[in-house]
Amino acid sequence: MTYEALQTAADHVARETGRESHDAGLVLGSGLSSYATTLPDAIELSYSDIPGFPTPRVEGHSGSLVSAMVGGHPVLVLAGRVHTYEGWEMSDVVFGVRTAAMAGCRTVILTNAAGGVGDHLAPGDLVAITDHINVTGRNPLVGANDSRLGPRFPDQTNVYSARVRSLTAAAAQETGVAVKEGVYAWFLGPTYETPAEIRMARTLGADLVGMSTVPEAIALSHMGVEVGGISLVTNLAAGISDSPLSHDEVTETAAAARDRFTALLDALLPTLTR
Ligand code: 8IG
Repeated sequence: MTYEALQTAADHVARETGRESHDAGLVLGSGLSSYATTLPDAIELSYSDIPGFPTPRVEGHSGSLVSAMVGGHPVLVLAGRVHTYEGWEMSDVVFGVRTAAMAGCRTVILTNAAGGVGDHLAPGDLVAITDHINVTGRNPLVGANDSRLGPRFPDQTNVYSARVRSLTAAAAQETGVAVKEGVYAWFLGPTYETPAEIRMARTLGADLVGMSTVPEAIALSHMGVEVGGISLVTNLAAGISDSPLSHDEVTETAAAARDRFTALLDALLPTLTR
């Protein structure tokens, strides 16, 4: 069922954009969704018009898929995502990225806003994800495996592509936008963590904590897609600083960092398909 639903969605995207295949994908996290329509030759489809696509319930933005031409190649941008903490099924959480893979994307960059745990991180930092820790006990691959998508027991040794990381470092060099590296721990949310949970995450080796990205990275790596992850640190995680966490702090930091983030993406995207 899922496979046919994904094929239907990918066929819809090809037909409505007039672009038979897309080479790379980009998922935009909180506060970044307006980036999509700044890209050349952007064609925007509302999630609500794409068969099978879940429609975000929060953020006052119902989500859109944008097809653009970057460096002469068609690129798919998912502006807006649905989260597990909203109550969505895992199959819905990963439906968009699986559609991107079905539409031809061989490389997908996942972006997010996250809390900073590592001593080397401060609000405003951009961080290339090197690996993840799944502390939710959830996994989008639970259930019968469809071998047309990928293997039953996928290797997770290199979920975050070294090639994409070096292209990200090159884009950082070129633009003068600093990019650090770190390990991302997926917490279910919607609460932020307690200070004790953040001490746990730090002990486990996490540099970043967040509520997204990992299910998408798992589903994409299952399908053999090369994954890149970039986090924007919008707050220090609980107990790292004395101040309580607020969603306002998150949105203010995201807004202040937007120009650096988009400069980095503008430099990185054309290199993905070269
Ligand atoms: I933005 O501190 C953002 N997202 N789990 N913890 C978790 N998710 C986040 C945080 C945070 N900040």
